[in-house]
Amino acid sequence: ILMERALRHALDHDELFLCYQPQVSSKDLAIVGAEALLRWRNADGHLVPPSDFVPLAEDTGLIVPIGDWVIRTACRQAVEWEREGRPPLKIAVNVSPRQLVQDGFVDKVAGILKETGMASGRLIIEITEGVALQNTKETTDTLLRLKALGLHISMDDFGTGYSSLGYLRTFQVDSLKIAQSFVGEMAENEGHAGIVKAIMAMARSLNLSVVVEGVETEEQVKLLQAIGDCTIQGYYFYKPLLPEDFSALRDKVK
Ligand code: G
Ligand code: G
Ligand code: MN
Ligand code: NA
Repeated sequence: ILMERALRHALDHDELFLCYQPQVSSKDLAIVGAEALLRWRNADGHLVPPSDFVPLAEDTGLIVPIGDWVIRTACRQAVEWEREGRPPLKIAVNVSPRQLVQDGFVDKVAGILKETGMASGRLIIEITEGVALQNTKETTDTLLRLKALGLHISMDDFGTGYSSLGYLRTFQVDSLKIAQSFVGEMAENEGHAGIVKAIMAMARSLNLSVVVEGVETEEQVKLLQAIGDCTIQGYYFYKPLLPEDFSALRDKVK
């Protein structure tokens, strides 16, 4: 209860902010997008990791207003960067199952796009395989309507959850983010490289793009480049950055 009140307070008092982790093309390592990641600096100045508060926000339903804030803030930021003259990027936001099944979610997103001037084709909704577990009909309907608006759908942490491959088609997913665990051991373990290869081959034949996250070593980058084209996100290139650091970086590497 205490934590819930603190989180509600955080939302109302600007204690939440977003970091943006750059994503690069495997071909030329140019920045092509970013994932928006939620952060909470509480009243004590303490940085609370999302793993400590996102589950609570999901359980209490606070993820709905927090999630709205995330989408609006990320869209505003993307448009601001563009107005400052930087080439447009794709921005991915994480969306919880609970957000997808709220009444009026699609209209809300449409309103945020309109209000901020964000192009729908540059907004990526990251869902997890967990969305497949409940409310399949409602979720499918919502995802198809989001796609009709022009948004892209990405399946996060692919390969670790319970989803069947059929959901990739039912949900009309556009891209897969390969779970970090497969990438981490890729260089040491043949089997894990095999999984990454297999997911990339499957994605190619289904016409899906692939994001590989958790890339931490040059060896992993080389292995990925040998397997095929993908988008890479990981500490080897960039950590999640504050907006001002992200701008400075882009102005430097441009
Ligand atoms: O940076 P990292 O520690 O940021 O994120 C940890 C977890 O928190 C990840 O699983 C990520 O999906 C989740 N997360 C980060 N930002 C958001 C957000 O805005 N909404 C939701 N629902 N989850 C988020
Ligand atoms: O679960 P999701 O993919 O939404 O969250 C991404 C999480 O992965 C964030 O917590 C982000 O900070 C973290 N992350 C991004 N790149 C790396 C990396 O190279 N190594 C590790 N260990 N974590 C990473
Ligand atoms: Mn994610
Ligand atoms: Na992920």
